[in-house]
Amino acid sequence: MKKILLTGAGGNLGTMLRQRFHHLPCFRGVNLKVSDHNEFISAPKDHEVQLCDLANLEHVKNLVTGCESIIHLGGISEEASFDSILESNIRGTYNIYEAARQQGISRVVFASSNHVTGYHPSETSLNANSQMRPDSIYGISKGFGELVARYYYDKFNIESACIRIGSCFPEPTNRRMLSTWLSYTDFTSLLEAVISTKNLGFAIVYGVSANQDSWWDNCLVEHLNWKPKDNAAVYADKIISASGEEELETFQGGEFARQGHVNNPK
Ligand code: NAI
Ligand code: 15L
Repeated sequence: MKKILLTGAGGNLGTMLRQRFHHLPCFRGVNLKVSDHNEFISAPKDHEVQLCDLANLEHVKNLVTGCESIIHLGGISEEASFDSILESNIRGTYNIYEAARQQGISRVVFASSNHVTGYHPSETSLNANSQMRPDSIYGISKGFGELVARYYYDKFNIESACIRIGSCFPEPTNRRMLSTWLSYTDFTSLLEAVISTKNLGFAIVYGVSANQDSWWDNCLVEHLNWKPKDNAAVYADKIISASGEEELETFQGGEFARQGHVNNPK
């Protein structure tokens, strides 16, 4: 039976995905192996659990054995010290690809981030070919992950979807998220699309719902046939009544671009 590995399974998106996984048509009959470095609760009993620090290549090789593809969500999901990002995101993502190569795994979905391009001005339209302009050490680590994915595709034919996730939360809660929001339903339909498509190749996809004010265009990955359905504009009135008319962020990365460098905060 087909087996998929989910890293970062104890985190926000991993928890959401574990709950929905077996209800998604594309994953019926597929085994899910779930992993994180921290203990996490309430894995359904039909999920195989294996704790693993992504920074340890030998452990990651053992973790991926027998899996057909990997949904790689594990890592630090915000700005942090270079040393911690080096271990969890940079070494961790390299280890996932190197282990995939050594164990013959042919497809990886990498949770990249909009912060790879966070220093582009707001309202600038971007697509998969737009220049990387990371807004943080965190954003740099996601750019590194995308390059690792590109390398392992060109050299070893390991297919990848690098999903530049916008803001994936139950609902948008501020003005920026009217552009960047990715609903849980659209995120899971995107995962189904990139796991089930016959020819994935190497794809960079902006993980964003069908928001009226989106800055991101997935015109270069139309072959994936992913059609997001939700629109953050539905929440606009609620956001305005909660926090008033907010000013537009100067840069797409919002707070990540505004904050000082991690070793030299403003
Ligand atoms: P999260 O922080 O809730 O979950 C990440 C998980 O990775 C945590 O459970 C953590 O324990 C685990 N992890 C960290 N370092 C690890 C290591 N060395 N070994 C094993 N596991 C490790 O983040 P969330 O929101 O669930 O996001 C999942 C992924 O999607 C992250 O990679 C994040 O960078 C990315 N992403 C999320 C966005 C969002 O809006 N939620 C936006 C853009 C990217
Ligand atoms: C991310 O990359 C973070 O993981 C998430 O917590 C949010 O900050 C998101 O970007 C965002 O840009 O809203």
